[in-house]
Amino acid sequence: MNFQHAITRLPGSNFAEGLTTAQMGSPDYSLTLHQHQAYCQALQQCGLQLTELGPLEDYPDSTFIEDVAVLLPGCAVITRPGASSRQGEIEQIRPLLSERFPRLEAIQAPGTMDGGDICEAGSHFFIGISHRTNEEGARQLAAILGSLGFTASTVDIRQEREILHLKSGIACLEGGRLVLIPSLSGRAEFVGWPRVVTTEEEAYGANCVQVNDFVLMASGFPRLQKDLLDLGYHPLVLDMSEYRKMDGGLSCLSLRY
Ligand code: CIR
Repeated sequence: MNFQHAITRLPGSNFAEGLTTAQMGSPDYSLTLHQHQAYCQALQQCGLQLTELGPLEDYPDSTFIEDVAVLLPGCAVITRPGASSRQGEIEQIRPLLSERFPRLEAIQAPGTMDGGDICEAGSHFFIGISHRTNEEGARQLAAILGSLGFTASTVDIRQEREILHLKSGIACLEGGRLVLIPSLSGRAEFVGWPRVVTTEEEAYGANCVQVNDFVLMASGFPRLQKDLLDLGYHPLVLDMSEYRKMDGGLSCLSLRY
């Protein structure tokens, strides 16, 4: 959880043309940019050095940059996004990651993977099998993780109607405590893990992210915010309304390492 850098990508003017199931209306572009700026400032407040990439008009979902790579100590894994409209995004990040990481790996066909399905929990990784990440992608990532001394297990979320990616419904905070939505909290995969469970109404809040001493979380979830404060975490609250309309959240707007 100790990060020094983050990579973000500005949303393009056609951000509203990206994929979504949310039915919450169309995002307002100037508010989208404003929220992105606040997000970047929050990362800097957490002590991160930021690389802010320019918008990619060919890829309206490309601001959700977390989906194109999984960053590990000394190794970047380029994913193979499960949505065909997003697959070209990986070529736009490869040069930068090959400069920054001594080892570069890539998920190969027929494997698919979105970074939003990968949840780091200390030396263990939960890999969501979703409508974006398949078993073969998970198998390839688990092999790379194993070579670095990490363990991995899969969590099939294809029947979880409320979430697009695993990390839409789970976060791992400092100390190995999981934040879980109610439907995931009952799953055998998480038995034995300390946890905070959101209410149904606050499920979107589960997509929070620990960045050094702070937990970035979306605004509008007072109960979760209080639970985190009571447990000694330091929530940094950000308005994510426009990203939520596009099925996105806090974790997906940056790659952290
Ligand atoms: C998509 O459907 O791919 C984007 N509209 C949202 C991606 C959000 N990414 C994430 O949660 N990791």
